[in-house]
Order: sequence, then C-alpha cells, then structure tokens
Amino acid sequence: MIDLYAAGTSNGMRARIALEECGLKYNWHPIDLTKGEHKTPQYLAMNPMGQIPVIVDNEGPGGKKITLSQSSAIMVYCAEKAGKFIPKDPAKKAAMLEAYMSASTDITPGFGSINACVRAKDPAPYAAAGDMFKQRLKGYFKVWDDLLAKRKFAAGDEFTIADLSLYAGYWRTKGAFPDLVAGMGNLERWGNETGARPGVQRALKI
Ligand SMILES: N[C@@H](CCC(=O)N[C@@H](CS)C(=O)NCC(=O)O)C(=O)O
Repeated sequence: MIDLYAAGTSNGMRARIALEECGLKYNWHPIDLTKGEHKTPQYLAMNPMGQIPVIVDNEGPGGKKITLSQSSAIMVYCAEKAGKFIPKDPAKKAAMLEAYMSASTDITPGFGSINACVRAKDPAPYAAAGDMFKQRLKGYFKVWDDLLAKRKFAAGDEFTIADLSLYAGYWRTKGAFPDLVAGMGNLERWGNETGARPGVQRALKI
C-alpha cells in the first residue's frame, strides 16, 4: 500500500491524479500547509525540502519501502509501476517527455510564481512581477491551445502522464486566474475531456 501526503495544490493533486489514474491503492494523508504540518521533524525526515507531495510505497522496487517527493517523479514512478501512460515507442516517448517537461517545469512553476506574488502578506511590491508571470503563463497556455488544435492529447495521439501533469496546472489556473485560459477553445476541449476521466474526478474530490 502507498501512503500519500499532500494538499489540494497543483503539485499535490498531480501526485493524487497519478495514483488514481494508475489504479494504485493508497492511503490519503492531508497535510495542512497553513498549520506547518509539512515542516515537522517527522515530515522533514520524508522530504527535507519541507514540501508536499510525498509518497511512501511500502512495496517499492525489490519489495523494499521507498519514500519519494517531487510530484513529477511521483507521476513517473506511478506510471512505471502500473505500466501505463508512458509510450513504448521511442519517438512517442520523446514527444511525451517534451510535453511533460513543459507541463511540469513551465506551467506549474509559472502558476506558483503568480501565487507567491498575489498571496504575499504585502503583495504591493510584487504586483509588477505578478503581472509579468501572468503574461508568461498565458503565453504558455496559448501555445498549448495551438498545439491542441492539431493533436488530441498533450503529446499526440496517446494519453500520457503529460496530460495528467498539464491538467493539474490547467485546473488550478482555471480556478484561480480564469482569464489566463479564457477564449482558448482547444485547451478547453482537452481540459473538459481530461477532467471528465473518472480517475481525475476521484483525485480532485477532496
Ligand atoms: N518541485 C516540487 C514543488 C513542491 C511544492 O512547491 N509544493 C508546495 C505546494 S504546491 C509546498 O509544499 N509549499 C510549501 C512550502 O514550500 O513551504 C514538486 O513538484 O513536488
């Protein structure tokens, strides 16, 4: 059985979406970031970065327990364990990695940067930076909108972890800053299809 320690953020939901979509059984341990539950000595022993998400798989590789942080690493781990969502064909796998990295290293950190600016205790000094990050994220989503006009899924004709990763960032952005994805019909079509998947729906019901 896997233990998941997370909260309802983009990174936290990336891990939970992966577990649900991969059909892996897990225990859900909600972490209250406002109470600093991710900074306790017990938590830091699992992830010295003091961040969610973390999974502990008691039946990891070789039957040994493994503790893993970094939402994108967790997604790959779940996909490999379940044998799902990573293309076998090398060219399709390369395309998947390209899309996956955009979702994991452009979209979600972009969202996180905006959040840090607008939710700062005193947001005024960060207003210009917040606007700059908003424009940058909107630009990324516009490219995704154009790409999704030509392909059904994030990396082509196969549903992969790139879709799962991109969806977490899209879902959070749409909820918090809807204007950044407004009027992007292809992205919306893909978002509606991905959001309707039973595993994604279960993951986001917290
Ligand atoms: N690169 C990490 C980022 C994790 C991260 O930023 N987690 C945030 C929530 S989305 C967090 O725990 N923030 C609290 C903190 O940094 O103190 C990942 O992908 O898992």
